[in-house]
Amino acid sequence: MMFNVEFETLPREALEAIQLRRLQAVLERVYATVPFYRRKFDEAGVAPSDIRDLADLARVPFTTKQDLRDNYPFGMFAVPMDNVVRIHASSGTTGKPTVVGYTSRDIATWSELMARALAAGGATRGDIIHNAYGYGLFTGGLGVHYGAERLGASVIPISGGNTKRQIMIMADFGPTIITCTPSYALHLAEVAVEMGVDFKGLRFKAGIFGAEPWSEQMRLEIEEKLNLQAMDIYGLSEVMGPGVSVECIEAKKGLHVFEDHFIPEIINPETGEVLPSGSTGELVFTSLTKEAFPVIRYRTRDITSLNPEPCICGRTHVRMNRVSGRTDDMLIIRGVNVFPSQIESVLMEIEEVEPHYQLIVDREGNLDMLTVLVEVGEQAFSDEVRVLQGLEKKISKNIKEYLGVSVKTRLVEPKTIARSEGKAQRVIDNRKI
Ligand code: DLL
Repeated sequence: MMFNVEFETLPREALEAIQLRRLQAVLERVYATVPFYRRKFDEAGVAPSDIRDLADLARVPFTTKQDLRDNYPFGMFAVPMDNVVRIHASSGTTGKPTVVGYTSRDIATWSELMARALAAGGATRGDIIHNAYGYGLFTGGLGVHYGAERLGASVIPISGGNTKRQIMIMADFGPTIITCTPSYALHLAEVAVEMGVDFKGLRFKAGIFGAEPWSEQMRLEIEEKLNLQAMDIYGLSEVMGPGVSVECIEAKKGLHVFEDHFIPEIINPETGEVLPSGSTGELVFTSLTKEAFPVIRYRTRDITSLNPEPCICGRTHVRMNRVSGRTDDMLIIRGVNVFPSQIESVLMEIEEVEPHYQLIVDREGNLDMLTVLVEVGEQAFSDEVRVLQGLEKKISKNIKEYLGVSVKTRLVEPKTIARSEGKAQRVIDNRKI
């Protein structure tokens, strides 16, 4: 292997020694170069030199999305613009995007980590990677691209969209690995059927899917429809982009965090308290090696837990369980908390239902009402009204049983819910209009 995989199997003690050294260095660096961090640390009464072991990290203040917004666009950069060679931004559904920068060394680190991520997901230099993550300000396309080249694989920079053409290229070029969002994977599968192309006749062996939450049931659906092994990849622009953590093809159970570059913590989102190992809470990251845009205790708002158990693949890096959602996507329906991905897992258990759904939240009087729109196959949709109503009832009942929330279910015709080429929009919240 051409890259530093040995960092992935370090004994914990050696890994922590590297982390501590890198942590101390990055704290010194941001204190010296980013006025925001200097002010925050001073206010909290901590100096970089106070951090003598990894547990001391808990004394350092958090950084939030709002802090990044307040310093829009380049105020958090820790190097002069002369040294910044790339700029990306998060999609920013509301208001301004979050802007991030990279030095050429950052790009090299990111490429290396993405090469490691693709390798963990089963890619080798002999593979052809069909990269259908969007290219542009979004980090997915270029992140995978540079990683694929670093690995020495052949990358098809197809980006998202123009779906029919993608299917033709898949059939003609014979790619063996696909990278895109899980929702776009399903859309590709659907269009392939329409075009008479059978994924079983294609050469794919693995897909590395991420950028949005997806349930275990969705994994099975994708594996079946695309005839490949599906791995989860996680990341966020603020911390780097894709390749912060990834599932290994050996276990497919939780995503190894590249701990030689990032320290993950789980906190109680309400109190900010660091939670004991194994607890579920908000994921927080500190970047250890980034130059242009280091983040210190960045609150991701993503909900998960960490699993320190050894993995059969031999990597010693901690695994994060799959992200169930973000704190800001959590729906509170009559006092019950629910994530779209939890509804998804109930829906996917029902045979007649297709993996396309949308959640509509309305307020009726003082009560929040959740309506689940879900597609059924052509076959089921041609059934009598009575049969369809029975199915609607069954779905609402299952959701109530598993998640404790009362919802209305509405079955809709095949292919009526908007398909996504990137991140799917699962929730339409009419309360915010
Ligand atoms: O989505 C980076 C990425 C690109 C990851 C390609 C994986 C593959 P952002 O656009 O900044 O960056 O969005 C980051 O997306 O905080 C999560 O809420 C969500 N997210 C990303 N990956 C996953 C995943 C990219 N595997 C935000 N599971 C994050 C669940 C995910 N949520």
